[in-house]
Amino acid sequence: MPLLPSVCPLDCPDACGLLLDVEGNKVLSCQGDPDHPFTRGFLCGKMGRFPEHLHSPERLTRPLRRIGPKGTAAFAPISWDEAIDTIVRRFQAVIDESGAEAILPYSYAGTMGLVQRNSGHAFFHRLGASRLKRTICATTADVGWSMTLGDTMGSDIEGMVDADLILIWGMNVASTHIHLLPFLQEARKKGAQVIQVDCYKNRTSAVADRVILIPPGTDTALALGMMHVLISEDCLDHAFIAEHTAGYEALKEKVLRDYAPEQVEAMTGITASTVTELGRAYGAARAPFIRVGNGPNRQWDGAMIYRTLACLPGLVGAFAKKGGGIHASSNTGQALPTAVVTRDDLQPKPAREINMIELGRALLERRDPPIQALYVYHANPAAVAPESEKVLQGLLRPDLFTVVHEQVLTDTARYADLVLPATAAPEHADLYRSYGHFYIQRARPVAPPPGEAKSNLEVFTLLATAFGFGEAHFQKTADDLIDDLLAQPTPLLEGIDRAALAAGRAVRLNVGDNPPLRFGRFQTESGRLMFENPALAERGYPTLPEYRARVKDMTERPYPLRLLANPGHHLLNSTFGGASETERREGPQQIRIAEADAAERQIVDGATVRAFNALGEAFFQARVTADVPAGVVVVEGVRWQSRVPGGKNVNHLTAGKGTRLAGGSSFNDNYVEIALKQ
Ligand SMILES: Nc1nc2c(c(=O)[nH]1)N[C@H]1C(S)=C(S)[C@@H](COP(=O)(O)OP(=O)(O)OC[C@H]3O[C@@H](n4cnc5c(=O)[nH]c(N)nc54)[C@H](O)[C@@H]3O)O[C@H]1N2
Ligand SMILES: Nc1nc2c(c(=O)[nH]1)N[C@H]1C(S)=C(S)[C@@H](COP(=O)(O)OP(=O)(O)OC[C@H]3O[C@@H](n4cnc5c(=O)[nH]c(N)nc54)[C@H](O)[C@@H]3O)O[C@H]1N2
Ligand code: SF4
Ligand SMILES: [Mo]
Repeated sequence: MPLLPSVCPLDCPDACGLLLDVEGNKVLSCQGDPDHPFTRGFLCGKMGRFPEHLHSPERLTRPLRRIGPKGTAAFAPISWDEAIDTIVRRFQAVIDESGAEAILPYSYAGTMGLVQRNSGHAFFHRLGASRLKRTICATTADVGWSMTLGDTMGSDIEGMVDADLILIWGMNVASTHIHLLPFLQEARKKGAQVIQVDCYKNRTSAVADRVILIPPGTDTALALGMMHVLISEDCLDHAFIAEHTAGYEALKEKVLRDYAPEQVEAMTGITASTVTELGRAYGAARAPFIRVGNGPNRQWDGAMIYRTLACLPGLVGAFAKKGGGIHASSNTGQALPTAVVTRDDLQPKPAREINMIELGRALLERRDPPIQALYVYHANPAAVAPESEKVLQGLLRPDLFTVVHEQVLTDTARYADLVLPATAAPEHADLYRSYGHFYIQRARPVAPPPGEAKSNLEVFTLLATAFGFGEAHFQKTADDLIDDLLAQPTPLLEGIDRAALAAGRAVRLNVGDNPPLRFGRFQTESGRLMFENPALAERGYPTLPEYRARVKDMTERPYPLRLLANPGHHLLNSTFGGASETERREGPQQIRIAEADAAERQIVDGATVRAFNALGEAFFQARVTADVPAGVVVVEGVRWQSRVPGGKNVNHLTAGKGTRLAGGSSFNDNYVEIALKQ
C-alpha cells in the first residue's frame, strides 16, 4: 500500500505533513513527509507514536451518560439519538428559563483544522449562546504585534538560513518548534550566531551560541536598551526608516533619555555591558532574524514586549534584507476567509462574551444569567485553564449540564453529564494553515473512526438539524466548507498550485519571498511600521514603547518565587496526558529551583515539595539546578490532574487574570512559595 497523506492537527507551529501507513482499519505507522518543505521527513516523538493514540483502548467509541457523582467518571453507554435528544432537551430548558446566553461553548485547539476547529461557532451563534473569548494562547502577542505592524505577516521562517544573527526570544524551539532546528543548523553552518533570550536554560540552550537570561517580563527594557545602542552608535538604516516607518524622532528622544544600558541594567539586572554587546551584535549583523515565541506573551505587559521587539528590525532595515526580519507568527489569517465557517452573521443579536481564562470564576460567579450549560469540544479546560481550583469546583456544580466531546476520557470529560466520542485527524476531512510557516494542506479521511465516533462538524450538523435550523450552511459537509474556504480569491491564494492541494500535498501560500513587505508596504493603516502609534492613546496605552514593571497585588505579596508554567516536551498542551508512555517519558511532575532558593528552604534535589500561593497548591519533585536563576521556579508540562499526586497540576497555581490591554492568559506571571512536603 502507498503511504497516505495527512496533516498533524495539533496546536504546534510546525503543522507537519504526515504520511500514514494504513492497512485495513489500522494506521500502522506515522512518518514525516519528506516532500513537505518544513517537515523535511521527520516528526516529533509525540506524533511518531500517533498510531498508539489512534488505536488505544482508551479511545472513546460510544456516547456516555453519567451514572455516578460528577468527577468520578462513572458512565454508561447510550445511543447517539439519545445523546442528541438529551442535549436538545436540556439546552431548550435552559433557554426557556434563562435565555440562550446561559449556554457556554468552550473550545480551543485540540485540532487546528480550520473546519473542525471552528465548526461549532455557526451553531452556537445561531443559538444565541454566550461567546467565548479565546484568549488562552497568543492573544497578547497578536495585540502587541499589531500595535507596531498591523496585520503584517511574519518574516519568511525558511529564509532564516540566510541570517547571520538569530535571536531565539522566549521560545523553547527544541520542544515546541522542532522543525526550526534544521534551519537553525544550516544558518549556523553558514556562520550565523544564535543567541537565546530566555528566563532559564532549557533544551533550546544547547543549540544556542550564547544564552542571555532575563527576569520574566522585562524584555521590553532590554529591547529598548538595544535600541539605545543602535541609535547612539548610528547602526541604523536611515533609508528604510524614512521610507517604511513612522514616529522615529519621538522614539529616538525617549530611548536616548530613558534606556541607556546602565538604566536598563537597573530595570533588568542584565549588565550594561551585555545590553551593549547585544545591541552592537544586532546593529552589526547584515541580516538579523528574531524568532519570538509565546513565553513573553504570558506576562502582564506581554503586548508591549512584542510591540517593542517588532520595532528592532525596523531600525536596522532587517525587513528588507535577505534572511533578516522577525517572526512571532506567520500571521496569514487573511489567506482564508474563516467567516464562511464561523458565520458570525447567524447570531440573532450581540451575545455576552466570556473570557476563557476566567472559566472558573465564570462558572461559579456569573449571574447575568448564570452559566447553566457548558459544551466543551477539543479542549481540556479542567487541566489547561488557569485557576484549576475554581474550574474544578465549577464543573462540580450539580445544576450545571456539561457535555464533553472528546477522543479520550480527559480530566474535563470526567466531570461531564454526557460524553461524546470524537474522531481524530486521519478520520475526518480538513484544511490546515500553520501559524509557524507558510504552507496550507488539505487532508482527507484515510482511516475509519473507532466505533461510533463523530467529527465536530458531524455533531453540530446533528444538533442544528434537531434544533430545526433551516439555513443551508448546516447541511454542508467538511469538503463543502473546505471548498468554500478556497473559493474566495484572496491575494494569498492567487496562483497557488491547486492540483497539488487537491492531492493532499503542502502548498505554499502566495506570500512572495518577503512576506512582511509582500504588498510593498506594512499592513497598518499608514502602510508604515509604527514606532509611535498615536491611536493607542485612546485605549489608555502608551503611544511609544515603554517598559513598565508590574506591581504585585496584595494576594501575591507573601510569595517570593516567580513561577514559569511552560509546555512539556512529550505533551502537546494536555494532549496525550493520559497515555502511560507519555507519562513515563515526562517523568514525575517536577519543579526546577535554583540552588540558593533550595538551600534556603532545606530542599534537596529529588525531594517532594509543596508549591502554594493564594490560589491553591500542587505537589512536585524538586529539581535543584543551576539552569534556573534565583527567584524563578519552572514547571514544564500541563499534566492531567487525575494522573498526578494529590490530583493537582500546575494550574492550581496560575491566576485567571488577563494581561494588560489584551486580556490574554498570564501563565508565566504568578508567584509561589515552596516548602518540603510534610
Ligand atoms: N512539545 C510541545 N510543543 C508545543 C506545545 C506543548 O505543549 N508541547 N504547545 C504548543 C502551543 S499551544 C504553543 S502556544 C507553543 C508554545 O511554545 P513557545 O512559543 O516556545 O512558548 P513557551 O514554551 O510557552 O515559552 C517559551 C519560552 O519562553 C520563556 N519565557 C517565559 N516568560 C518569558 C519572558 O518574559 N521573557 C522571555 N524572554 N522568555 C520567557 C519560557 O521560559 C520558555 O522557555 O508550543 C506549541 N508546541
Ligand atoms: N500551565 C499552563 N497552562 C497552559 C499553557 C501553558 O503553557 N502552561 N498553555 C496554554 C495554551 S498556549 C494553550 S493553546 C491551551 C491549550 O488548551 P487546549 O486546546 O484545551 O489543549 P489540549 O490540552 O491539548 O486539549 C485538546 C483536547 O482536544 C481533543 N481533541 C483533539 N482533536 C479533537 C477533535 O477533532 N474533536 C474533539 N471533540 N476533540 C479533539 C484532545 O483529545 C485533547 O484532549 O492550554 C493553555 N494552558
Ligand atoms: S506536534 Fe508539531 S512537530 Fe510534532 S508532528 Fe505535530 S506539527 Fe510536527
Ligand atoms: Mo498555545
